[in-house]
Amino acid sequence: MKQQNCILVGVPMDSGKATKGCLMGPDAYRTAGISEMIRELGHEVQDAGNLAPAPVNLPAQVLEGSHAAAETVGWTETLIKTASEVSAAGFPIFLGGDHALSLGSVAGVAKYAKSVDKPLFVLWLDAHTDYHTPETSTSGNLHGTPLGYVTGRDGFDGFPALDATVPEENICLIGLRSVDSAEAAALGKSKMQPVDMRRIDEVGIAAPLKAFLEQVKAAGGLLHVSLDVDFLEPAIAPAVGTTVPGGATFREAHLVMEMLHDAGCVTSLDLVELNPFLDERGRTASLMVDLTASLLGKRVFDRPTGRF
Ligand code: HAR
Ligand code: MN
Ligand code: MN
Ligand code: MN
Repeated sequence: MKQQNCILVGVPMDSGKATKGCLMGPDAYRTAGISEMIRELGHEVQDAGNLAPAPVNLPAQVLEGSHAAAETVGWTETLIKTASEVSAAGFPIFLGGDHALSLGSVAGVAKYAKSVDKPLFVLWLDAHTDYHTPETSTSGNLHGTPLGYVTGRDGFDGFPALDATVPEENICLIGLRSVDSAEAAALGKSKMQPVDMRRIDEVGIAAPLKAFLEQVKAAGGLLHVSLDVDFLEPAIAPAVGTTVPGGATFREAHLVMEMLHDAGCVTSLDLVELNPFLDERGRTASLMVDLTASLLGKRVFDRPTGRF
């Protein structure tokens, strides 16, 4: 990855589920030194501050069964606009906020990709598929729906109409270990590329990622990475409401980010689901910042120069 103009977009969004705390995420990343880290790696960085949701009133019965639906629709409106604009100006890093922010960040990046006539690819690093629609969700938590929305599934009445959907075959999900039955049924019929933890145990995390990155590069595509804290093993990343045992290890996660750096095709990033209220002495926030550093070029041993 060459030198980037990184734009930090704070998204203190908590409406995607009932458990509170993700609204503190953007400030936890700032406290953990995300701007300083980016600058030290030789990139430009500007902090655009925090966004706020557009005011939205939904007619009765629209998204009735979904938690805090109007607020999430408002965030989605704001994020589509912001994400499409900042994508033209640099490398956006969306500091969440829960994963419902990706309804807007991914839809906005897709709008931008369409405007520059490039295919968009999405790498979803998560324990969950987040492929529900508001109708198939049994929890009513919209953070379980962003991939359903951006691929154009039905059932998102009340949400902004999409300027561009993301083709299913351009989406790779890595880290899966909690998939609801309605999601599994829909996934089975879709062209998305799911990589569950069992597969990672068997073939390693590098092989499926390498194949996906080759697909992105062959197409000359943009690549949006959505990193959910619960992709990681809870023992190393406790600050998330939806921990699922058996996640990516410290080295598996860093290797993913190092490979993404070397591939040089990542154009935007979400950091989502961090709940600082559940953290231990900031360790999860710091790990998320360190993983972002690996994506932006931090390495233990620099082969060309031989420097550590
Ligand atoms: N599938 C479950 C639901 O829809 C859990 C979704 C959890 N999603 C996140 N982000 N935490 O991945 O309720
Ligand atoms: Mn998620
Ligand atoms: Mn998750
Ligand atoms: Mn569910």
